[in-house]
Amino acid sequence: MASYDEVNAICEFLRARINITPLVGIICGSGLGQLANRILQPVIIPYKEIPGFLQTTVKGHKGNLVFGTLGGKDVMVMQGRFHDFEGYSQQQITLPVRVMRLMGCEYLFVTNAAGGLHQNYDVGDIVVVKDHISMPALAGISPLTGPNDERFGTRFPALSNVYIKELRNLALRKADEMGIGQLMHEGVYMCCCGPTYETPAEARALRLLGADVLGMSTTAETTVAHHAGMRVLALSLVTNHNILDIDQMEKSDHDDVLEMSHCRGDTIATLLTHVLAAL
Ligand code: 6GU
Repeated sequence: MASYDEVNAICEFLRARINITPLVGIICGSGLGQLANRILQPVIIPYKEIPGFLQTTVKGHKGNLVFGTLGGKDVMVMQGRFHDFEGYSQQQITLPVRVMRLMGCEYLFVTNAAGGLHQNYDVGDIVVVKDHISMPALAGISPLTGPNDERFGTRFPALSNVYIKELRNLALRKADEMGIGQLMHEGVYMCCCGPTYETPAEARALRLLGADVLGMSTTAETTVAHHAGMRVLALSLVTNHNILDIDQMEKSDHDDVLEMSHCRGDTIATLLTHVLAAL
């Protein structure tokens, strides 16, 4: 895990390039980076120019930090996130969240592409995450493993109220006002690290455990944000159905995931812009 001083050094580098104090940090999921194109007076900083930052390796993830204004609020957007399956540790993939916090962000908004397990979810639906199950954390692989620096947060954080109810309600209300209420759900997101999609037997087992959607990201970032006192909103786009039946010929495929996320990317960007405007 990067030390407080190392995170601060990245912030110093960024502060020299921008003249805003971002209120909201936003992490865009697979194919959902369009939101960054709507930012006013954008300052785009490629990850590769930031000393001590990581690089994305996944198709559909660009690799820029974008600072500017969206919905009248100062924001800092990650166009492309980091995942365990790229070979990064949980500590590494959450470094940007700590950078966001020390840059001044009080909120973290996260989007992701996910497989739908709940029988009522259709491809293209949007799930407001109300709670999560982190398979890596339950297996002892937490982003908060290791020495705890109290300047970030407490040693034993409670995770009972990570996905703030007022933000969830605000997102649902704004979706209604946009006329997309029929696409919306509230559900439980489960992180399985990938890169494999789940076997049918795994998908059935995970459904029994209480997962509504499955993805390969998000829980590490939201855990670190909550630890640091940030208010979190997470949205999952259902890009495909999890395959529950071994005799089904269909299979999960990253290109299908990207196609659906491009389709809904603008809708999600509009929804988050309305939420930002109402903060
Ligand atoms: Cl089916 N599983 C996981 N773990 N992540 C996904 C997915 C499925 N579809 C999109 N992302």
